[in-house]
Amino acid sequence: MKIGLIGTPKSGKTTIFNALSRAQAEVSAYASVKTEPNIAIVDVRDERITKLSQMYNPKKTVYAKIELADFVGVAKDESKKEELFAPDLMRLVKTMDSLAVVLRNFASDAGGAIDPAGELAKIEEELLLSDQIIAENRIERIAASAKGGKTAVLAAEEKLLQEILESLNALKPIRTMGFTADETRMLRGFQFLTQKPLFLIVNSSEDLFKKDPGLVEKLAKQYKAIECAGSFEMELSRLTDAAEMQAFMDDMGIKESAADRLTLVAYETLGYISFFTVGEDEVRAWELVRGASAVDAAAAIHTDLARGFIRAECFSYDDLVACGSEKGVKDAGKFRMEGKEYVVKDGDILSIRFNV
Ligand SMILES: Nc1nc2c(ncn2[C@@H]2O[C@H](COP(=O)(O)OP(=O)(O)OP(=O)(O)O)[C@@H](O)[C@H]2O)c(=O)[nH]1
Ligand SMILES: [Mg+2]
Repeated sequence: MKIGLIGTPKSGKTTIFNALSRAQAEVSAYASVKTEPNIAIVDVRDERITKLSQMYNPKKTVYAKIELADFVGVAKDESKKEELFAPDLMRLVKTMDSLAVVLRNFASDAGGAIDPAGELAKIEEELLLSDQIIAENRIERIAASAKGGKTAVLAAEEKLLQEILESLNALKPIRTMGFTADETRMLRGFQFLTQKPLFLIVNSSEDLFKKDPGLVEKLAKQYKAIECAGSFEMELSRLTDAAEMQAFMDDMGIKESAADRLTLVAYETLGYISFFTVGEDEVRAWELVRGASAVDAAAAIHTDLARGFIRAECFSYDDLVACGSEKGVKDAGKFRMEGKEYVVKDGDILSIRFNV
């Protein structure tokens, strides 16, 4: 899963990025010269995988991964409205599965009032505008290319884009519209920004952290939101001593690191669940869209497994922990055989039987 950190300039995106990835990208109070994003691959530290790894003692333990991209701030340039991000940056933002908007809730050296809600409104406007331009351009191109009459496919696309444009003009993000399977397919190539799931990271200074619960609550009416103290979390992520880390966290009254909380929100926002595969060779977490079937899970592992799918042998992580062993699960009658249509649940441990 790819998450893009976006926000107004100097909202602390790189600070959050460093906190999440333990990277050491440069943060600065001054205008960046750098334009390419920072990229990091971060393990989803699911404690269930840690526990499974202790039980099975495999050669390899593989956590699910999140790819984080830290983009430079969206600076509104009135003179050339169509350039929210530089074009090459834009291409990358569009490939993200989800956008995390970092909102500044600390006094900035660069000045400017603290106004997270205002920043969010600004970013939403930018995203809407970007999609409007894409839709308008495509509609124009369809009109130009179809002077002699439109094919049914082009006509359908044009109609859909007109509806989208209407929604955008009414300041409604595309993700709030409902689409048929055909329409979804038609839209895939556009990679509209307001169609992407979005969540908020309120980046607070240490003294403002958790001081205004109403703020996050208000923002979270629209989107899922977490509050974190970016600079503090960045320092925390650099500690290597577990006891020291715990003392730091106790001090701030946080139970989980920003990375843990962000992962959770990202999974919820995207509607993802995890299933696991276990064995002597490997214990591994896989991500899956909520509602997906056993054969989808098989496909996530390998196309051969989906093609030759016979059945899924299945038990839940919770049952395994409760029963103490796979044998215990079987004795308790909690070991199941599931077919292609079975809807996989979060925490399922699967073994796919297949034949190709
Ligand atoms: N007090 C406080 N300062 C912060 C926090 N997060 C970032 N800063 C400061 O804000 C400034 C900008 O931080 P960056 O992380 O570089 O912000 P950015 O959003 O990546 O900036 P651009 O990429 O240039 O848009 C730096 O001086 C940081 O030290 C925070 O949580 N608290
Ligand atoms: Mg930055």
